Amino acid sequence: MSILSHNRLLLTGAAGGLGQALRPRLKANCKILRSADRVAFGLAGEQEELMLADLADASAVMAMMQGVDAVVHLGGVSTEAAFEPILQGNILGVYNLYEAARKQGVKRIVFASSNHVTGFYKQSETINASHAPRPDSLYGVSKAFGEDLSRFYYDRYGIETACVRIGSSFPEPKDRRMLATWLSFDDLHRLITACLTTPVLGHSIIFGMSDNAVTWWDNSQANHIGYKAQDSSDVFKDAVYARTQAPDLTSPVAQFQGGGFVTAGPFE
Ligand code: NAI
Ligand code: 15L
Repeated sequence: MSILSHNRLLLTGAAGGLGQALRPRLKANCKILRSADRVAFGLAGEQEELMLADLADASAVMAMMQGVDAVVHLGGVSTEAAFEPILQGNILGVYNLYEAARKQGVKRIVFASSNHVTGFYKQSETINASHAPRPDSLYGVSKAFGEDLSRFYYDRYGIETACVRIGSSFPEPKDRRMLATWLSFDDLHRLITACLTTPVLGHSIIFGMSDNAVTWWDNSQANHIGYKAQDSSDVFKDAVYARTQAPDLTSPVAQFQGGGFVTAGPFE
C-alpha cells in the first residue's frame, strides 16, 4: 500500500540520530524530501533537497519552509542542557517554525515532543493525554511549550499537529527503564506515517512507544490516528537484564518515568 501523502515534506534535525534513521524511510511519504539541520550532513540523494538552517534564525526558518506541504520537526536540543541553548533551539526555534508555517500555509506538523513532558509521574502510574504535564527538566518544559504553542496555532489558525511524546527511540533499549519506553525506528516511521496520512489529525498528543509488555502510557485518546506498533522491547529483555544491575528503588531515577532526567541538569 502506498504511503505517499505529500509533495514536499520537510525533515528538521536531519543530522541527528532519529533524523538519520528517518531520512531514508520518509522518502516513501513524499515526492521531495527536504532535510534540514544547522550542521552539515552529507549530500542530497535522489528526490532530496538539503538545507542548512538554525531554528533560532527566523529568516533561515522562513526560507527552509518555502514550498513545504508538511513537516516532521525533530530539530532542537534533545536532552537536558543549560537554558540558553534550549531557549534558542526549542522555544524560539519552535515559534519560528510555527510562524513560518502560518505565513506559508503549511497545515500539518509532526512535532517530536518527549516523554519528559510528563517525566515526574511515577513509574507505577499509567497516564494518558489528559494528564497534566509534569516536566522533569528544562528540556521537558521546552517540549511542553512546543505542545502548547502548537495547540494555539491549531485553535487559531487550523494548523494540525501531532505532538509525539517519543519514549526512547534507539536501535535497542539501553537499560531496564527503556524496556517500557522503547520505540523502534520502524514503529516511529509507522507512527509518523499515520500522522501524515490520517484524514483528520487535529491537535493530538500521542505517546511514541512500541508494543512493549510493560508500559506507563495509554494511547486510547489517539486511536483516530490509526497507529499500530509492530515491534516490542520484549525480545531484548533477557539481554538487558543480563548486562544491567537491579535499580536502587529508593532513588528518584527508578521511581519516576523520566528516569535520569529527574535529577540531571544544569542546577547546582
Ligand atoms: P539528536 O540530538 O541526535 O538530533 C537533534 C538534531 O537537531 C541535531 O542534528 C542538531 O544539530 C539539531 N539541532 C539542535 N539545535 C538546533 C538548532 N538550533 N537549529 C537547527 N538544528 C538544531 O536527537 P534525536 O535523538 O535525533 O531526537 C530528535 C528529536 O526527537 C529531538 O527533538 C528530541 O528532543 C526528540 N526526542 C527523541 C527521543 C529519542 O529517544 N531519540 C526521545 C524523545 C524525544
Ligand atoms: C528524550 O527525550 C531524549 O531525546 C532521548 O535522548 C532519550 O533520553 C529519551 O528521551 C528517553 O527518555 O530515554
